[in-house]
Amino acid sequence: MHKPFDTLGRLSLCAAGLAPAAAAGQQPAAPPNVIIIYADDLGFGDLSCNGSRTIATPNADRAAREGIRFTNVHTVASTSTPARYGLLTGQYPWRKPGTGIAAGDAGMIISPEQYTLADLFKSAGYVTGAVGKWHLGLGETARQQWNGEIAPGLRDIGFDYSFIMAATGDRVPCVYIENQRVVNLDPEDPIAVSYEKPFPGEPTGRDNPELLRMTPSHGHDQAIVHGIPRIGYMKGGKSALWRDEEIADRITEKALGFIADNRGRPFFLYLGTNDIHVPRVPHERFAGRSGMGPRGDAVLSFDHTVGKVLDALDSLGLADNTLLIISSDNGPVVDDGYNDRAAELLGDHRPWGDFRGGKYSAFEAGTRVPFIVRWPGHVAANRISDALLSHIDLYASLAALCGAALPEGAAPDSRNHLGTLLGTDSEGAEYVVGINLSQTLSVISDGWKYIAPSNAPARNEATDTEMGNDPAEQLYDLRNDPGERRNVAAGNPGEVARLKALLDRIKAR
Ligand code: NG6
Ligand code: CA
Repeated sequence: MHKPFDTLGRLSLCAAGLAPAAAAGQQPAAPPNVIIIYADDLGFGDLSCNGSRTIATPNADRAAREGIRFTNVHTVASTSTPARYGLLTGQYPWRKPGTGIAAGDAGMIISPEQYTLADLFKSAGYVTGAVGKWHLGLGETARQQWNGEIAPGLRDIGFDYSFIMAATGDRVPCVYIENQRVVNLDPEDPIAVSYEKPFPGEPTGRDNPELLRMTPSHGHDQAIVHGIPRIGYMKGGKSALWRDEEIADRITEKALGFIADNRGRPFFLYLGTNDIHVPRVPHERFAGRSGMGPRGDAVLSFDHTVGKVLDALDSLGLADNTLLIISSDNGPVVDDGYNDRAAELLGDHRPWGDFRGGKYSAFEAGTRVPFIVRWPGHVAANRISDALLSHIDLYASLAALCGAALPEGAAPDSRNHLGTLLGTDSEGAEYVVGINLSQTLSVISDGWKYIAPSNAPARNEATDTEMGNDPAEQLYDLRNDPGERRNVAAGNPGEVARLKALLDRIKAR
């Protein structure tokens, strides 16, 4: 274990849950801006600062050098929608039906009555923005219209500004939505979307393979947009369609615009990159740069976005006043449904690091993700922390950071671990709960991991992922076996009983 390390006394007090200024009898220091860069499907082993020698991510590495690099932080789920739901609401997604991977036309999954992380920042006087991948539904119900104002939307759950992709790069509609309106939409060419049936006369990946520049390896055979077959059917909106090669630049540009526009007041920015989700179509200037094909090139594109944010903070004089968190919504996958040669060109690269499983899985690589915290002058530089932490706890921790009180019932599953986040406390969380694609729950506590029994398939053949599902109880000794090679449930009935009871207690809350 790492020893606790020194930082400014002010933060230690803050981490202890005391109002720092009141305790020190001084003027309150303004809480910092907060930026969360949330990558899509970026694996622990996809960053060179996490030990990978097969890829260079100099900007993420720089952030780590100037802050803390965590090795034991978990996202809430091993897929996007539930992970993001947990992060933004502080409630476990498995408490709420309908939080599985959302269709591109899903209704808004977070209800306007919920008090989100963005609401919390607003209550503390921040201006709030969401830029990039959303994937938490929009509008009243599924099948909403896309041609006027899309409501309810992000404004109704606390975001003053939004520029988003509704779902994922591989789901229609393939358009940007800014402040709840599709960008560049020609009213003469309205958008129609269906996740049920094709539009007569519109080509599909299934029927028109001759129109494709990228072919599916599984799924992804419905609407064709720019020669790429997607999930869901779409017609119209030609002038509004994104160009896949430009998505990272558009998202980055909007994020930098938000930062610059709000440099004079506290802001919270949730920046969800499209990299490195499928279809991986990074800008031409990254093509071929990683030697690993589009997946590796997309990692470089992600890293470039990180660099742009760091540079912007420097040039605007905001670096010392901004807490930057870099992480990923879930672990890595190599073949996620397109023939982009990702498996063939992987070489020695291990997106999972030393962990087992990957995206969709209950094993560690599903949820143990990159996590970097940088706040120059306030968070110690060049540190490694192996403290246990979950994204579910960011909500309460950030509430403590900005001194905001939570209304009754808000963020029910989130716990304040600000000290861990800022590096003053190496203890970490008492437990972390995860959920995989098959709804299998797991809990980690005190170095042990219990995975609840499941009759779901043990492997996802299409993505070549070990899912962590087993009809038998699983117990892993993560301190001695981080790769989860030996199920030691049979020899440790006491630990199994303890973790099972812990999980039951958390479920019953
Ligand atoms: C799966 C998609 C996959 C990806 C995933 C969501 C198929 C065959 N696979 O259903 O490509 O889109 O959903 O990924 O359609 S996530 O990171 O947004 O959770
Ligand atoms: Ca994802």
